[in-house]
Amino acid sequence: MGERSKLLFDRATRCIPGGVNSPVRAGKAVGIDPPFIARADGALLWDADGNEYIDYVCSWGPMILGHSHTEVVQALEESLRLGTSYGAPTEREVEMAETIVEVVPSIEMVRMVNSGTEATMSAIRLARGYTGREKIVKFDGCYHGHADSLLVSAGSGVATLGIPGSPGVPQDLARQTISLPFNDLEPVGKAFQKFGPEIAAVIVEPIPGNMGVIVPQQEFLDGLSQITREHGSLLIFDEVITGFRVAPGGAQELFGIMPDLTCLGKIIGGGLPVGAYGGKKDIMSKMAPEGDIYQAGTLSGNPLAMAAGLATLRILKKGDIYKELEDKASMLFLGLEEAARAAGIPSVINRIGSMGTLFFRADPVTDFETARASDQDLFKGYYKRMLEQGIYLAPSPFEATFVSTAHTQEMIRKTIKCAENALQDL
Ligand code: KE4
Repeated sequence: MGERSKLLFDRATRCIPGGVNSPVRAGKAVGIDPPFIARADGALLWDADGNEYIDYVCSWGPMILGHSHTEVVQALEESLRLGTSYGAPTEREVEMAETIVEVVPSIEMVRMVNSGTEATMSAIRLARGYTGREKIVKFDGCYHGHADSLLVSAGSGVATLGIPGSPGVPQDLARQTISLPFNDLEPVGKAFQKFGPEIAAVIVEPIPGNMGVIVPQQEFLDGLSQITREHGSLLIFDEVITGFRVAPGGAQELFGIMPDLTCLGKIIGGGLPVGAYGGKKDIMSKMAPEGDIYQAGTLSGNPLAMAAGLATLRILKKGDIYKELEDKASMLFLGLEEAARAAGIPSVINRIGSMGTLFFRADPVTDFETARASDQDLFKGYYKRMLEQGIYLAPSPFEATFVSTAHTQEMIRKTIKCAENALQDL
């Protein structure tokens, strides 16, 4: 790591826990001190020491059009001059809501919030209020943000840091959350046999990105839809990553499933803080002030976030960039797979569209158990050698690699070459 980043990290650790505002950024799992990023443009980042990187984190998903996209910057510049926050309804919020309702198949009504955590936390409260039930079913390795009820057997940073759950979550609350293996309907059936009338909702990342990317079995998702319907529970799709990522209408468009509620975030804010939850009108209308289930937010629907989000969604909803993303991501991951094979390193690729993960494991990775069985030490060595060559990956084997429209074929070829170097060296 360069001198400026090192100095900044030393300062940061004195006044910010772990020196970061989100744990996974600290790079603990891969044994590095994080480079401090100074600027970004397109698919590139530069750190405080001027080192250039090709960015496959994409701010953990939002930057599907790359950094500083012309139309996003222009929309923000125009919006800035009109004020930054009013705390009052605006036309842009209506346009954002109409866009989400138009594009996401199951959403008839939607509420904007300021993060994915707020979106899932609110959806859980709504499901509990709507059904009058308290239990929640989630899946091992899925991460839905850090709301108390959802920090049980979670993925992403919780898995990265090997935190069993989290101190501070009341046991009485944690007991209301049942966490089961992903891609396996049998335990779900048993849970509903035992607790059916108590289960408010099943929440799932339809294509998990927080244990690395896992490809869902169609019958698993179909089964969740059927069993929740049979038992009067709600099905919540957490599409904070997959919304507008794998298709304009997200995973529910790809897999033809109509969840009762959907959580969104990341991409819909175009890089500004945003989240959203939406679904059927008869459910959403239970939210205050129309109904009596409460959720609120000072900066919800913030004009700048709406401007950046709308500029992004206007491009995405046309749908013509997904073929380009598919081709670029396919080129990248086929190259990474070939590089691992040439180095004699067992690997498996899980990818849907422009989100994917290279696991160092010979056998398929279909759930959290098999994801955790991948070679994390090998990942650590791979990660460091890629970073040294200017390839910026998520510092955890339990995250997704994202491709944006700003990644060029030349950048992808360079990335594959760097992977060949890194893997030969391991
Ligand atoms: P935020 O509260 O971080 O905006 O969103 C929480 C969330 C909810 N649902 C899913 C499927 C998510 O992936 C996330 C957040 N993702 C992580 C990384 N995969 C954010 C990165 C971080 O925690 O620093």
